[in-house]
Amino acid sequence: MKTVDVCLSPDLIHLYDVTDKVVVVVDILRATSCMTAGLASGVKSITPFENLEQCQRMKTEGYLIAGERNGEKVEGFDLGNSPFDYMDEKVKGKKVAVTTTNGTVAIEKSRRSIEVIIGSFLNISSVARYVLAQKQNVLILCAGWKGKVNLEDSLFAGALVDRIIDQFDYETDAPLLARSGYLQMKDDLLGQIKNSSHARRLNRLNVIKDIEYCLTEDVFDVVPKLKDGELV
Ligand code: 3SL
Repeated sequence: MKTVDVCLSPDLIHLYDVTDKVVVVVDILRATSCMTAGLASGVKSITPFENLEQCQRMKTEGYLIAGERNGEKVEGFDLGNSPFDYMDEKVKGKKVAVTTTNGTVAIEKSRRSIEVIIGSFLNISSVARYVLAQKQNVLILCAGWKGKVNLEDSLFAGALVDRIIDQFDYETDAPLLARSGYLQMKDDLLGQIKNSSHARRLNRLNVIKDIEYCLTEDVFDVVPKLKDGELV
């Protein structure tokens, strides 16, 4: 039987052998929610960068550049890190290069896996169906916040584990922990996540609309995948 595991922070990824796993990268607020919404709404591709200057240089190659640092749009960039930016008409059919504080870092650290896919509440059932069909070991990698654990990514991990656990074995207790948190909080996800450290951090940016949207389940039937360095 294949296994499912949860890595609660990119700083813990060295403890896992990703080479025999499909990695589901998750940054609910807001990077992977943006990627899901954008690719489902007609963005041609999204190329993730850890480094801001490398991302910025893609402008000269005709990309729209997107990014945030500490939640705020990077000055001079075309898009910030709101899912609504990614669903705008002006982004349809375009290639986007993106850098974010945590989400693109988590993608970078997963590159040696069998496949990197993007998970969010917006596409959770599609992701569950996809990983069930792959018949590979699965690692859910939470982007967290600057190496630390966060609530929203951990709850997503629990929600995904809850949907697939019947078909997988587990070797650590992280999937059980995440699932138990999700089952306790699932009836009031928004209420719980409004109190999370990152939601409080984002409050000063007045993006409650983004938070509500990012917690909506199954808006899109897409599974973004990293192919040759770009998400499609
Ligand atoms: O860290 C990230 O990758 C971002 O998603 C953070 S924020 O929601 O834009 O603040």
